[in-house]
Amino acid sequence: MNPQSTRHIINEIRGTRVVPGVCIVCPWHCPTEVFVRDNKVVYVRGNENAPNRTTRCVKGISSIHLARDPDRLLHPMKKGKNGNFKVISWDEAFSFIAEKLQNIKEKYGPEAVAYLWHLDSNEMFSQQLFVQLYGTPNWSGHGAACDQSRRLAGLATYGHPLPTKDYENSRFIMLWGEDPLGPNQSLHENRELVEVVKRNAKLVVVDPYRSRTAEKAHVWLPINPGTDGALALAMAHRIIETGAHDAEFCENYVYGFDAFAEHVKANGYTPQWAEGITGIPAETIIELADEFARTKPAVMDGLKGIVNYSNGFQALRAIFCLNAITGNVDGPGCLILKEAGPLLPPLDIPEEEIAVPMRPNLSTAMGYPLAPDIPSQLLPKAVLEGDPYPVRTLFFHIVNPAMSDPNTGLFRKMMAGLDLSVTIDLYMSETAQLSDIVLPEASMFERAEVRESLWSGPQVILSQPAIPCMGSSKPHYEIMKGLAQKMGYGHYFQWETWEDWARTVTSFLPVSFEELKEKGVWHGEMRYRKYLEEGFMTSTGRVEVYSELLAENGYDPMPVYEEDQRVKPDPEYPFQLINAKMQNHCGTHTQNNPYLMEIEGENWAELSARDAGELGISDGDRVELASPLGRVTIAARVKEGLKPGIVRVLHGHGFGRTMGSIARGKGSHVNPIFDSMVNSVSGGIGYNECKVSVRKV
Ligand SMILES: Nc1nc2c(c(=O)[nH]1)N[C@H]1C(S)=C(S)[C@@H](COP(=O)(O)OP(=O)(O)OC[C@H]3O[C@@H](n4cnc5c(=O)[nH]c(N)nc54)[C@H](O)[C@@H]3O)O[C@H]1N2
Ligand SMILES: Nc1nc2c(c(=O)[nH]1)N[C@H]1C(S)=C(S)[C@@H](COP(=O)(O)OP(=O)(O)OC[C@H]3O[C@@H](n4cnc5c(=O)[nH]c(N)nc54)[C@H](O)[C@@H]3O)O[C@H]1N2
Ligand code: SF4
Ligand SMILES: [Mo]
Repeated sequence: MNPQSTRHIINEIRGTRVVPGVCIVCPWHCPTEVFVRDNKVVYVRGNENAPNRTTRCVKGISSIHLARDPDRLLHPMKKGKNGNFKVISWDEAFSFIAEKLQNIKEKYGPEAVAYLWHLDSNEMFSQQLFVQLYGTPNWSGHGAACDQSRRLAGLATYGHPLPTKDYENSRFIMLWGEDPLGPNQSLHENRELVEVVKRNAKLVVVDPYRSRTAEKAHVWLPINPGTDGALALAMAHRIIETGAHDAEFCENYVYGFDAFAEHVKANGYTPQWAEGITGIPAETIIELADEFARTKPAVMDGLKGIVNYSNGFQALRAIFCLNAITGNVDGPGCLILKEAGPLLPPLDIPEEEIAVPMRPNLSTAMGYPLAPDIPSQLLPKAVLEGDPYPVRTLFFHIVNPAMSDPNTGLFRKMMAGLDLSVTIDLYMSETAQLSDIVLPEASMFERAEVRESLWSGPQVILSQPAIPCMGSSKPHYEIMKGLAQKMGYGHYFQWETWEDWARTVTSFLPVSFEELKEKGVWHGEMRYRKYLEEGFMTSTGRVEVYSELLAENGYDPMPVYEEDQRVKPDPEYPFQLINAKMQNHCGTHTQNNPYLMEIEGENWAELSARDAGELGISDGDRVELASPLGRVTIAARVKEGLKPGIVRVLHGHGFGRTMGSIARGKGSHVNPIFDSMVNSVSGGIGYNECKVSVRKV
């Protein structure tokens, strides 16, 4: 036993046993320790063997409610002709689904079935069942709703979909449209951000709102919404014009630097040009560009406040190019090209048995060949109009698009137009309520998981069942196995216990399965500057400021500033509606948690003090937000640190209004008023491209 370990002390005091776990409440996937007594989860904390040590955020600590929530789904259900659900057996559910899948395959082809999952769920089994065996190419995460534009910008620039940041060693950190000290405040990495800023790093935050991170920053740039691309390109212009770029890095590792230099010059992306667009003075842009270029190591990155716009892909490309031309790539204190853990698929399917898709996947057929995930807001077109080809069946796993996608009205219409819809959830979620079949999954405390986290180095977490499954719920892998048996693929799903498949999946790790079980986590060495030996994963092996991938697919190979398509306020709808996350909730699935509801019982919309004054709105009033698509009512909060002309809505509530005894009637679901804005390259959703009017109700 590790002499530093405090697990046994807790066990002794509390009379518990500890089971290594993982938290999947938010995408960070912290490795955890679950303390169990009498088959009940009594306490959870971070895994002491992981970099985050024993710490977790309030959402993670409160997640124990999942293990005892009486509102959870307990049995499979089927919707009857009258629209009411009735309990059915697993056998009935599997037989019904398998038969429908067979009919759909015969009538429309396997691609008429799309299997959708939240971008963070553990989908090895569904991937092998639906893609490799059944034969649909339409198996996709929910990235279009999330970081799709960032992922594609990473792929186009570095050949890597998920760059992370090494705050600890950085001296200059510039964050665009992300708020790590807000929603993600307790992460290990973000605590490092606080420490390094106290120590000796400069922090610059670009955000139209004085966010929690902006409050801690040396410089806050309250930018006009949707204009970050102009600011980034103007910084590049200044850096190149003054020769402050890292010439040696550009010479050896950057592809297309000269063309990029010519591009920013020829387009006149000067600080003076950007001032008129962004509202940031040219002088400030010049100062920041100079400081960023001369301070090493430095890092800049962006997230939801950038990708939520139709020009967000280009803006992130420009931000990633700034890291590149200053040589701030994959070194200490820089943007890190995270290494994946060496995991194997759980099922051994012979090469010749793997299905070959007859049609391109939906992303390609829809005209988004580079979209990492299906542009989910275009699914209604495929279902209702057969465009680009018919989609007749949808599966939903750990995803609740009836709440999280834009244009809820259209989503509901789509659900009514399907031949079969299946939702696998912990709750009778809003998407489940619209489905034909609802399957109850066992929670993260009741099942095994092998997964990676977002820690910058390679890391694999082995989470183990800590308590029995609630009701007749099953882990996802058992659901896939039961379905596979009815579909005629049962011979590939041969395991007795979860250890059998978990052993296969982790067999390439340099630790024994027994050690992995004991510790719950393996992390490999954090290697910097991997490109020195391995190059970059782009087609040229270099960082591509001129992207061959984009050029080959008919897109602009260089980051450009796109202004025209963007939805902007007008006299009828004079406010730009932008989004942010709740600090103490995650997405639309924590609103039935009594502890979190105690802290943040509803979501709200923020208005600047000036606009609120003009509209006669005070803190706590209820307001109606109306867009061209519809109206919602929500609580108002008046904020000094918000740019006038903007309404900033906190996304998340509305979940469980009909089925949750704690969530019932609380908060406001705002997505019905967002239209389906699709990024023209990445296929990501532009949630912030929404104009609204506001009135007190
Ligand atoms: N507590 C909590 N944590 C979460 C989540 C949650 O729901 N709750 N969700 C998880 C998920 S799925 C994700 S993707 C991440 C998201 O993590 P973040 O992106 O860090 O979270 P947001 O709160 O959406 O921050 C976006 C910021 O962009 C700003 N913004 C809006 N428009 C613009 C603009 O035009 N330019 C700039 N520069 N800024 C702009 C907003 O004011 C806001 O402060 O968080 C994850 N963690
Ligand atoms: N207006 C607006 N909309 C947004 C955003 C925004 O900022 N503003 N943010 C977007 C972003 S960044 C994202 S990532 C998406 C997230 O949107 P989604 O991917 O839809 O995720 P959630 O809304 O969190 O819903 C998760 C669902 O999974 C279920 N669930 C939770 N744990 C488990 C489990 O262990 N097993 C199973 N089977 N089910 C489980 C929950 O009950 C819930 O129904 O939302 C997007 N939508
Ligand atoms: S940061 Fe996310 S994954 Fe980690 S404990 Fe909190 S909710 Fe769970
Ligand atoms: Mo997300």
